[in-house]
Amino acid sequence: MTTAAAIKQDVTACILCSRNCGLSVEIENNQFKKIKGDDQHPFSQGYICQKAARLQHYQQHADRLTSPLKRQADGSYQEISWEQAIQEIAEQLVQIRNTHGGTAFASVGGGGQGNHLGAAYGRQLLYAMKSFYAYNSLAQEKTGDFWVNGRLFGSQSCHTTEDVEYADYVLFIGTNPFQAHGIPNARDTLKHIKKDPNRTMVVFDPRVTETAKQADIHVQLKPGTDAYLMSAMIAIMLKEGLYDQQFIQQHTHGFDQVKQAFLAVPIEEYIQKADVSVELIYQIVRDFAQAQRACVRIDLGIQHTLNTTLNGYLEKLLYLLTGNFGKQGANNLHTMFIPILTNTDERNPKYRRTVFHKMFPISGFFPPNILPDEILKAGEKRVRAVFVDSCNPLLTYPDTAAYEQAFQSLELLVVVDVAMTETARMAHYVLPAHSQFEKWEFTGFNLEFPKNGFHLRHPLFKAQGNSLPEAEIYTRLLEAMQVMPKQFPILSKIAEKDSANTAYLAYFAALGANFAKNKKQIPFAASIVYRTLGKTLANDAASTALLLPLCMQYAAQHYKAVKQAGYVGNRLNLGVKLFQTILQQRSGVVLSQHDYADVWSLIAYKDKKIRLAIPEMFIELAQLKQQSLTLTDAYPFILLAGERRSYNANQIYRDPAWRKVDAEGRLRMNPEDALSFGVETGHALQCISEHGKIQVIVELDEGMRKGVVSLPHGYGLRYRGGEPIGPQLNRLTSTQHCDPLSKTPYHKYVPVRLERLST
Ligand SMILES: Nc1nc2c(c(=O)[nH]1)N[C@H]1C(S)=C(S)[C@@H](COP(=O)(O)OP(=O)(O)OC[C@H]3O[C@@H](n4cnc5c(=O)[nH]c(N)nc54)[C@H](O)[C@@H]3O)O[C@H]1N2
Ligand SMILES: Nc1nc2c(c(=O)[nH]1)N[C@H]1C(S)=C(S)[C@@H](COP(=O)(O)OP(=O)(O)OC[C@H]3O[C@@H](n4cnc5c(=O)[nH]c(N)nc54)[C@H](O)[C@@H]3O)O[C@H]1N2
Ligand code: SF4
Ligand SMILES: [Mo]
Repeated sequence: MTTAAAIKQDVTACILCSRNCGLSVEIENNQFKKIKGDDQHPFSQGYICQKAARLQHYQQHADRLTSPLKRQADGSYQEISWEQAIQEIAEQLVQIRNTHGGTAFASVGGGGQGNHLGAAYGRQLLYAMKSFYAYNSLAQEKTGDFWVNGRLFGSQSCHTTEDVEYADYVLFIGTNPFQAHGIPNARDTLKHIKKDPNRTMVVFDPRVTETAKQADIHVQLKPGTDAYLMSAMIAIMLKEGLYDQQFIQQHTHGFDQVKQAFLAVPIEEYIQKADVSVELIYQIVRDFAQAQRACVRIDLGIQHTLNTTLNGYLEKLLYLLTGNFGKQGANNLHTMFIPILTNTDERNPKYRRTVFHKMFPISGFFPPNILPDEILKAGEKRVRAVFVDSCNPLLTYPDTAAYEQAFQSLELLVVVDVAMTETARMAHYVLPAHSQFEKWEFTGFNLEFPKNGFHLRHPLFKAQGNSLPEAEIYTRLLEAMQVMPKQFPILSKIAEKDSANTAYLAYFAALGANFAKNKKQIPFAASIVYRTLGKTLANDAASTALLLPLCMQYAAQHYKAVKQAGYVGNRLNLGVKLFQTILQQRSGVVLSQHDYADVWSLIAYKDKKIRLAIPEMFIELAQLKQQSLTLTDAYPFILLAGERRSYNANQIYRDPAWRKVDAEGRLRMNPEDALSFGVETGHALQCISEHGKIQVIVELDEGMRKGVVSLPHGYGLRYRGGEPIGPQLNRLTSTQHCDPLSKTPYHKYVPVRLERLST
């Protein structure tokens, strides 16, 4: 007789997009049996989309890594022990650092849609290598936006959010939240706006998206013309006096310069460049400006296209000039519990530039577009060793061929991942991490205001194979590189005696004393706290110990708001209370409850005023006049390379069986365009750019503009090392085709031609 395996109920969060919705799960035989929304999650409150239910395909599949691997001379991989892997990698890193200095090392990635805990440990390797090159996916989409925030609000770590749920008038510009989410409980939120006759939703998108179908107004502009359209909208605002004079006077500097720069915008000519109705745009501007509560939500549609950084400036001016900031239903700043963004203003010479491109970091990150050149063309000072973690740049960064060539030339490439990715297949060493459901995890995507939250996820499963959590991998590496000792007997002893009741005062005093004596250890604080205080936490929660100092800092900085969220404590112990609650509340916590007026305290400028005038942006604005949008006969189509669909989720699912539809990741095109090639849905075409060529399967779509085609992001993986499944769309993109300031790629503006397959 067989006995039924015990079924365990637990909670966790989805790891597929930045919303990280709470999940309530049933586990049997160390596998997910059932996955649904967690009603107890303070933010998602039971909401999920169709992608989360398939998470067993992430947890278990044929490409999961189970042992450290070392590449052999013939290109095959041999399993090796952790001791050997750590020792050999540490020796090579030290040798490269000692011979070539800090510019020889770069880290790539460090955290995905669901995992940021490991990044706190991985970042220390940069310090151990005396390097400052943190390349990251965020720097191929959001750094233009962060740069603008730096100028407007005084720090690149000032980040904005949008109160879509409470807005009367919402502009969605270049985003498809129905599929991509990015706003709270997206589909429900969209439905509510649609049903309410007093609320208006406007979508700016060249495609008839699922979101556009729900909208009151769809502005189906030509791709790449947002800067024209938004600057015309701002010019209308200024010309018609549709701005909030009182707000501008009270909270901003630089309005007169803005006025002067935008009054030169030829309104009708610019709207016509976008190929949309002039009257409609006038109406939208008037209604937006006059709405009680209005906000703007943007995403890759303006961040992966021409004029990325300028677009970020323009969309922010739309809400700032109309006073839709610092109130309910508007755009706001928010607090950041996990400090993912830092302020690295390029005007400060302290932030070193790269050797070849002389590129500066934005928010601490360098853009993927320049890395192949920094490896191949930077001479003696080139990047020679790369650590890739939680990232698959071979498929997701621009110009796959350039990355293949650059990575092949490295002296050392190490990949830390849960799966044998395309990038891992090029590495000298591959290090297997616990999956996100086998270890403690969290993200720093708590980007809400006025109520902000945090979800610390507990391990659900026994780890597979001989993998380790990142905290352990990086700490062992630092120890082997001898940048930190293996033992801290005094600290460990004090940590054992200290407790929540003592507010860990003795421990932090001893830690401070240790750092005062050993300054060189300061950059490795995360691993030192992990090895000492971490060991005293129940349930093997050592890797979460670094949250305690973050809680103390957050509670000190936002004391009133943390108390308003219901925590009881005083200046000494409120942070400890927060930490304890975070450890206990498996469904996540509310961290802080601010008042809308607190937004002003989050501005980094001392006088708490916004600097509206950004000279670099005025120059880009003026240059729009000369920008050419004409396509050549050789490449007459615009490819939107990277659409979010119902069955793509970055590179997180590798097993193609997770998809219920769209197995091939089809190229969407207008039926009239298809007619000229004599193709129908299901037929194949070649898609050719200046940089590469891939075969695609066509899907006719009335919602596409003529001359515009679209391919999905997140395909092209070689499951079990087989042929690529779906488009490897970064074979078509280029490292040079990017924003002049932030160097973020123009993925949604790739000139291509289509050809029938030769038979
Ligand atoms: N299903 C699914 N959801 C995801 C992801 C996923 O892989 N799959 N990835 C997550 C990640 S990492 C991110 S960054 C977000 C991205 O989320 P989004 O940016 O919302 O998603 P996209 O589909 O890339 O692009 C949004 C829209 O921009 C439009 N667009 C293209 N060119 C232009 C243009 O020139 N102007 C304007 N105004 N619009 C244009 C496209 O037609 C598209 O509908 O999604 C997240 N959510
Ligand atoms: N052409 C084009 N290119 C694009 C885009 C586009 O729209 N068009 N979108 C871009 C965008 S917005 C983004 S965000 C990027 C996303 O692309 P990437 O930054 O490459 O990230 P993911 O696809 O999320 O890949 C995450 C990796 O992390 C691994 N992983 C999962 N869990 C863990 C873990 O616990 N530990 C470790 N160490 N690894 C783990 C997964 O196996 C996977 O290999 O792609 C970008 N590339
Ligand atoms: S993919 Fe995003 S919206 Fe969908 S369940 Fe996961 S976290 Fe929530
Ligand atoms: Mo992204």
